[in-house]
This record gives sequence, C-alpha cells and structure tokens, in this order.
Amino acid sequence: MDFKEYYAKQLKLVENYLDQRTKKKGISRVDDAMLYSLQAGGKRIRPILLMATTEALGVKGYNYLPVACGLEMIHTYSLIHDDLPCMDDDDLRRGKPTNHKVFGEAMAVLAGDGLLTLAFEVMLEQKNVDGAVLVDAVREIAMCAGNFGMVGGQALDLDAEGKSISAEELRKLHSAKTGALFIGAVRAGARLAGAKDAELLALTKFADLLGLAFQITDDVLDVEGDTVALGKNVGSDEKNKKTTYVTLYGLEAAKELGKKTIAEALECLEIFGERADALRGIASMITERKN
Ligand code: GRG
Repeated sequence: MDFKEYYAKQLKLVENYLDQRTKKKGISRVDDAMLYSLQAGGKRIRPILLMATTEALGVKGYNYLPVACGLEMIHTYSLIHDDLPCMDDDDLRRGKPTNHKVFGEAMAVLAGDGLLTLAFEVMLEQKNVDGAVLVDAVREIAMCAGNFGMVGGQALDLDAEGKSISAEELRKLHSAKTGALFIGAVRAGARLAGAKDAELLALTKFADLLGLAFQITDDVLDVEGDTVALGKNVGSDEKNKKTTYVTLYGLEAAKELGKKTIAEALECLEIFGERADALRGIASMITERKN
C-alpha cells in the first residue's frame, strides 16, 4: 500500500464531509466560532484511524464518515477548551490564533459545547448500520471522551500541574487524556465492522499503545519541534510546569521509548495481515510526524 496516497484520499473524504455537513447554519454566530477551529486544518488522525480500523476488518472506511467526522468534532472541541486561559492558556493552534483569541472566551466555550453536541447529532445520522451496532459504536466514543476517558484525563492533568508525578501516574493520565480518543476511534470502527472478541482485544491494545506513542512524540515536539511546523507554540509543557516523558526520562530515552511503543503496537496487528496496512501507516506517521 502507498500510505501517502491512502492518507491523502482519506483526508479529502473527511474534509469534504465536514464541509458539506456544516453548511447548514444554526441561529447565531457560534457557528462561525465552531467552523473557525473545525476548518483550521489538523491531521484528522482520529477519523482516519476509525476508517483504517474498519478496513483491517475488511470493510471500506468511507462507509462510516458520519461517525468518523463526529469524532473529529469531539477532538476539535477538546482543543478549543484546552487552549482557554483557565486551562493551558495558549494563543496559537493549528497555525492560527486560538478560538478565544478571535471570538472571546465565552464564545470559545460555546463553540466547544456546540461541536461536542453536533458530534453526537452527526454520528447518529450514520446509515447502513444496524441500530444496535450504531448505539454500541457511539457509546464507545462517548465513554472514551467523557469522565472515564479524555475529560477525566484532562482533570488529572490539571491536578498534576506544578507537581512532580511518577511514570505510572503519567501513563494513567495520558492514556486517558490522549489515548482514550484513539481507543474510542478504534473500538467504534471495530464495532461498526463487526469485530470478533479477539480482534477487538488486539485492536484495543494497539490503540492504547498508539496513544502512548502519540503522547511521547508530542512531549518531544514540545521541546525540539518548530512552532511554524507544529502550528502551536513550543515550550508549553515547561511554561505550565508539567511532568512529561521528556522531563521523566530525557529527550533521547523518550524518543527510544516512542519507537519501542510503536514496535509493540505493530505486533498487535499481526492477526489482521495485509488488511491492517493502513493502521501500520498511521503508526509510522505518528512517530515520524513534525506536527
Ligand atoms: C479540554 C476536555 C478537554 C480535553 C483536552 C486534547 C486535549 C484534552 C488536550 C490537548 C493538549 C495536548 C497538546 C495533548 C497532546 C495530544 C494531543 C491531543 C495533541 C493534538 O492532537 P493532534 O496532533 O492535533 O491530532 P490536530 O491539530 O492535528 O488535530
């Protein structure tokens, strides 16, 4: 498989679906704030991960664009809220001024709320899937996004600020804050494509390790990345006095850990053979990324 070509194709599908689905406007200027962040670019890794997962199970990913794009809306809301002055207080995201810098804090909170809510409306518009299967898939995403997953992880992160935490605590925090949406993407894709128990288990382990590798790379990029390529300010972890994989292990050891984690993640895909090549491509992209 030519992964670059595959990724470019999937990216276009996601962008087109998001554009088309957000044409219908609501009743206020909150739509402008929602669209500002949603259309600011981004790698769209989570929706593409969901689609690549269904492909590992023999079903084309483009069949599931509503659920996949709902996931991207949840991710975008989390970025808007994460950048707020009461959270990480950042002024650059996806290469543009953060949502609250343009629309003000109150409207940015509402833009996040609007995207989170719209995500569920869009996911439930998914056609050609048995109703009970769709409920299972959307429930996977809800659980991973909420207090058992990303929101819970963000709360642990807030509580850890300015404190030195152990490797175990850091792993727990990130497997919720960052990893959970990866797990949600993969498990929702697996449910939609009718995964068997052993397949669901292998894919869940893959997603957890992928999320960990993603976070390690994020910590490395926060130290040695480039603000223009990243589209966000570097040095934000130091500014917020955060324990990261780099502060715990040092830069080189953190990079090694990232590679080791991806190698372990790839082992989980063996049972799927060639059909998991898109997932393998995403795994490589995650450690090699510059943004
Ligand atoms: C506010 C509930 C709530 C949660 C925030 C997403 C998040 C949780 C925090 C963002 C802080 C951060 C930089 C986390 C590291 C991992 C991460 C989510 C990076 C951004 O995701 P990418 O690289 O972004 O996929 P793009 O812009 O490409 O979509």
